[in-house]
Amino acid sequence: MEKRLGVCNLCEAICGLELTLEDGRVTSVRGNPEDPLSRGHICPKAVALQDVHDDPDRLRRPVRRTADGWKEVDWDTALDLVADNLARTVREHGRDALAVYLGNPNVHSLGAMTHGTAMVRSLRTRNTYSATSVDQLPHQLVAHLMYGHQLLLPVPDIDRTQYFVVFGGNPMASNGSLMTVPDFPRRLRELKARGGRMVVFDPRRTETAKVATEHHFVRPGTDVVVLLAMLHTLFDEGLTRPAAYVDRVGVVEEAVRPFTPERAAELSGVAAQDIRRVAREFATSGAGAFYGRMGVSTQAFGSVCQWAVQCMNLLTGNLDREGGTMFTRPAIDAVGRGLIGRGHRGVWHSRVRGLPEFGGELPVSTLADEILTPGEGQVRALLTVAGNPVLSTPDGKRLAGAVENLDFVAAVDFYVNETTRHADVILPPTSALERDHYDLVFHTLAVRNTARFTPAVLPKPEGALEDWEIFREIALRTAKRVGARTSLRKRLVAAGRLRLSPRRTVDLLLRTDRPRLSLRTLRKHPAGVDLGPLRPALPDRLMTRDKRIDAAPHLVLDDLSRVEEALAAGPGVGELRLVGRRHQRDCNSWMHNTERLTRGRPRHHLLMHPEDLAERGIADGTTVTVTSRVGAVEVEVRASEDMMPGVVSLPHGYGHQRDDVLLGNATTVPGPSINDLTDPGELDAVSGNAVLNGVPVTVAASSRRSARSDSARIGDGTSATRSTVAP
Ligand SMILES: Nc1nc2c(c(=O)[nH]1)N[C@H]1C(S)=C(S)[C@@H](COP(=O)(O)OP(=O)(O)OC[C@H]3O[C@@H](n4cnc5c(=O)[nH]c(N)nc54)[C@H](O)[C@@H]3O)O[C@H]1N2
Ligand SMILES: Nc1nc2c(c(=O)[nH]1)N[C@H]1C(S)=C(S)[C@@H](COP(=O)(O)OP(=O)(O)OC[C@H]3O[C@@H](n4cnc5c(=O)[nH]c(N)nc54)[C@H](O)[C@@H]3O)O[C@H]1N2
Ligand code: SF4
Ligand SMILES: [Mo]
Repeated sequence: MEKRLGVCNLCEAICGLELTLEDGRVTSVRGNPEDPLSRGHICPKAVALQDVHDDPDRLRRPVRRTADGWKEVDWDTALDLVADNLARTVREHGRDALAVYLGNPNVHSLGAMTHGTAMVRSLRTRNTYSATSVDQLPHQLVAHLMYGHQLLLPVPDIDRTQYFVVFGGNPMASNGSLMTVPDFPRRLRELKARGGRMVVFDPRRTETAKVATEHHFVRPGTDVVVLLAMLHTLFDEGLTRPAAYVDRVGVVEEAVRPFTPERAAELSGVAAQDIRRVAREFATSGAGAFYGRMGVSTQAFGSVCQWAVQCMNLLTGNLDREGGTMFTRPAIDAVGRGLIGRGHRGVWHSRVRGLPEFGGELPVSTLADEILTPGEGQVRALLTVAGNPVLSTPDGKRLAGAVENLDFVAAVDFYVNETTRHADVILPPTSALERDHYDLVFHTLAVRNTARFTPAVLPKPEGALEDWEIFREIALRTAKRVGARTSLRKRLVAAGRLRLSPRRTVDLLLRTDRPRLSLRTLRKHPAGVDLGPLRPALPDRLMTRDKRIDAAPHLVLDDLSRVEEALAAGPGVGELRLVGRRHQRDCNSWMHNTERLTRGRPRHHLLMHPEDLAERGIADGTTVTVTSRVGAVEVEVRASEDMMPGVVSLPHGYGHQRDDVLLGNATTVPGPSINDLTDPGELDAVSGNAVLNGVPVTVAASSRRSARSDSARIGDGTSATRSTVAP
């Protein structure tokens, strides 16, 4: 028996682990109490890391799709096949005929951060997409406009705040997002114990709402007027005290004047006196952190909402104050050193809908348009890396049809999922336990400055490739086939970088940053090094040219006319609004192949208020049809007093039942895909982010007999449904 320290890369909390190995197998996973950030915390998902590692369905060798199903091929053949086809697409149809989609786990892998982006850059296509545009794009755009860098995002200083306002986030289930906060439950208990308050605005009484000091229902997609009315209140009651480096506060004052709490109340359902009181209490708390996440990002006014959230902190003096929202200073300052670009917008536009790029990426809601619309620059080939856009982006069904008809599809992934099943070749990297980790992203978003290097827990199996090696090979082999367009010097530098291992890269970066750590130092402190609480850093830390903050970016303020239109249109009658949800034991669209996480009561139901059910004569537990502009799904409904009347909720990441059994055990997990209902035509107008929340739907009793899934267990764990991948 042997103990090893590891790290969980499944969500943004980046918990430190203590693993037990027996005969080279992981037999137990516990939280590491010595970890200065996670302090021993883990959630049930960490234990499932070993399930993924041991999963017979996890691909260990490249596979190729043939008329007789999947066939394993050797690495050299597989990589050549990918490079040949990518290069052929580029030669015959131009660079933009190749599209790339990067999924969420990329930001959780060191190799993807050091080598994946370089690989994508080397392909030089404008058709680059990622999960960013179904997630945090408005945050990045607003940070770019106000602070000068897309990832210079202030983080709630949760360990010292006295007044924490949460709009559209559920950290009790998600463990925090754009706020790396392992052990949120304990930190919240500590907050309450020191007399602090947490106020939650959410159309569902979520796990977080239930432990809040106060929760308000807000009609989906209408937060914008509540936030603007809170800003209105700050000016109205003389509660603003912006720092000296903040410009154009007067413009904000003018802009928010029409948005009174009374008008906001009518549209949003939040009482005017509560809007005023929360704004006032927050402004006078002395240490307040105002935070908005998925619910106010993936909706029609995502950018205005995220701007308003920043303004609440900025105008009350809570930005850059202990207990407010603060910037991190990680040991590798990927933001300050420009390892990640500042961001740019509208340098090019998408071909079909004319949508602006941001930071080199186009909104993924338009990927299917680019594949399906003929003409010069039409997408003919796709490379996905650690993603599943068929389940995770709007109108996934249409995207699946589009992907199926491409000339060539390749995927870097270790599962056959609803998207990679359309691939011609799948290249599987090693599992997370078999690779080194240093978190280049989430230390930048953490509630405390720490640094930690975690060597691979298990040795890399013979003949396997790590993700960075796959990226290196795709980049070098494709470039060779396409032929050189850049200078020899540039090519040599790029190739040199691709050949430097992530571990060496981290060491170099650590040595050349402050406080001059090194890999050696970090290896002497495997649990992690504590660099202390967040510290005030403005205006120095700003990356705007003049080291000042423009409180009123034109791009965002121009969208206020659309908010006026929404106010004029009123709440709309008869329609239900669909929102998403996350469960502690889910992980976006994957991890449904592990029995440990999927057993027990199913959790895919449509949640609906009993009054809404009664109004439609629908019985609790029956199967209903949910219909939106783009599609319809059937699902069992569950009555829930936790829903705001007029709002229904479905989790995302489901929809595994297909007409084949490629997906192993996951295919027995019931539940439709919410993204067969979400509408790619609806975007946050400013950023191009997808609208995943507040989708208008109707719900009607289904003609089909009710499925009795409540009593059925999800996934039987037998091998009968195992994947058909053949050697
Ligand atoms: N309606 C609705 N839609 C949503 C959301 C929502 O709230 N509502 N949430 C959105 C959000 S926030 C996100 S981030 C996206 C996520 O959506 P995506 O990023 O498109 O998909 P994931 O479900 O994260 O799929 C991850 C895939 O990566 C693979 N994978 C895991 N680890 C690795 C690895 O180390 N290397 C490689 N190469 N592959 C790996 C898994 O096998 C899996 O196939 O979904 C979005 N979609
Ligand atoms: N267990 C688990 N943890 C995860 C993930 C997972 O899949 N499972 N995914 C990870 C990822 S990729 C991300 S991005 C984060 C996301 O982290 P969070 O943003 O904390 O998670 P969500 O559950 O999406 O929370 C969104 C909340 O917004 C509410 N909401 C919906 N519409 C509106 C609205 O119009 N206004 C308001 N005010 N609220 C609204 C929803 O009811 C929901 O409670 O979680 C990460 N952590
Ligand atoms: S909260 Fe859970 S899933 Fe997230 S890093 Fe920690 S153990 Fe992993
Ligand atoms: Mo996400």
